[in-house]
Amino acid sequence: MFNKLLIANRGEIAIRIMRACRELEISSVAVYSEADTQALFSQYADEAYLIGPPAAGASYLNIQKILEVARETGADAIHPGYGFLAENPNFASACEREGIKFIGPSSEVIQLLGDKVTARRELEKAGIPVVPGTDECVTEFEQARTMANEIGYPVIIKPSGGGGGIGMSIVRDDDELRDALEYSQAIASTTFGLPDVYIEKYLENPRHIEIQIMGDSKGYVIHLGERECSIQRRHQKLIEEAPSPAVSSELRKEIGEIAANAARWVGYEGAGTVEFLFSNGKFYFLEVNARVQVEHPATEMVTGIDIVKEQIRVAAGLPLSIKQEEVRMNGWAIECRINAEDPLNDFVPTPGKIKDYRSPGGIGIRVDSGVYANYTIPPFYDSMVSKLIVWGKDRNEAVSRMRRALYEFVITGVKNNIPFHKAVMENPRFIAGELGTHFIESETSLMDDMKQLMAREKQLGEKVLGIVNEKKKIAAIAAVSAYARKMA
Ligand code: MV4
Repeated sequence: MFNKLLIANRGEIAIRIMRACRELEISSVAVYSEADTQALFSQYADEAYLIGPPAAGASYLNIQKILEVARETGADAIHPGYGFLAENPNFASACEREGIKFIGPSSEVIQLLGDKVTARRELEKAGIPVVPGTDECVTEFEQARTMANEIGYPVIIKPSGGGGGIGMSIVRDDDELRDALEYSQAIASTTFGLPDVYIEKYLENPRHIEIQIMGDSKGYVIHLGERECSIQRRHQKLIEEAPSPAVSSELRKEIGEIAANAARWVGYEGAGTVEFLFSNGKFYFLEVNARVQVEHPATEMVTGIDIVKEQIRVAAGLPLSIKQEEVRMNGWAIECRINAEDPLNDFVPTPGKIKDYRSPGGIGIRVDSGVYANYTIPPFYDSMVSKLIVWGKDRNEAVSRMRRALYEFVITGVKNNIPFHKAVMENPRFIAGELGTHFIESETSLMDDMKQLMAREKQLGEKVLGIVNEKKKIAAIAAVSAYARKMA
């Protein structure tokens, strides 16, 4: 096992990884930017080193600087978390050259999966159902027109270097095709450095369902079932759950085995996610995320498996601690991403100083967070401050528990999306498990429901907070918000 692990990340995921290190008795090294001197993760680590200015390019993406800290501290492994360098094949290969274990798949596998056209073609060979579409890049308009007509409109043009929705365009007929192709190619060039795009059949309101997989260094691969991540806004996931209301145990076994086969086919080591669109009872492969994901705790809650510890184990050459037959799905988990953003102003980020902060507790609650009371959220990174994950014996219990926990969660000083989550937890279609990737736009009353809920809380809060003393403030805010719900 490793002696010392460097965490090349920040915020809640850095703490999540360090917690695994503590339990495994591995010492942890944090690297942080000038904007993160007061961050919780840089305090939690056994050792912490300043690596540069706030801009990620000069700090969290600075490969040479991070490797220098690893060398000087004698770290024998690096965990990249998610985002930043997590899926950068150059970083993985630089670690490999330095003799420092990169916790994740090999640089070759990251490279292969990062190119979406190659990944599609390769995994189709492994028997994965892919969305009908092109198996090579499209460059010319005439070529695109021929292919779009073969596939049949509507189609979607996607950058090969991307993922996550950037530069995608939906095309409904030949007339729209030329501009859409140029648009996607232009965004692909500027964002991913190459103009390569491909075309797929566009599915109208699919569910986004993904399978958690784990592979060890000997080629043994298991799956940990699915998560449903259909509730997203501008390609940002907001709510995830495990399992999916749309997946039976037979279907889980079938698609889980398909995802594990895909991972085996490419020689996948570590934790990863195989993403699918699910439409009319059929799964269509989208892409593989070659990292631990933000929403991994939902799977941890229903399987009892510590995914990060397993990542570290397999990186150290040990076998996975569970066999596929031993994986059991128990109950239901839901995760809400709590972001510092203004739900009344197009969800723009609201960095700044948190005044009061109290996270919920009690049975079935997990909070992964990197913030605390009086902490100032820097403006340089993403706006997620906490993940609230609940477990229940079934979906109904998980939804009730999430509602209860959201009403206990107190964050003042910065606007945040807790009211949005409260509104979703009251939404009849959400409660019925009727989800799709266009859920938020298609639930036309959702934003008004949220506004009403916020207005009620504000009105009651003004009445009550004027008469309570400082010590009672947090309790009063929580009580007011819970009372406001009962009055609805
Ligand atoms: C699709 C799709 C429909 N059909 N692919 C968006 C994020 C990325 N992971 C994949 N995405 C999609 N891919 C096919 N073949 C629908 C989405 C999608 C979407 C696309 C454009 C604009 C908004 C969207 C919101 C959710 C999902």
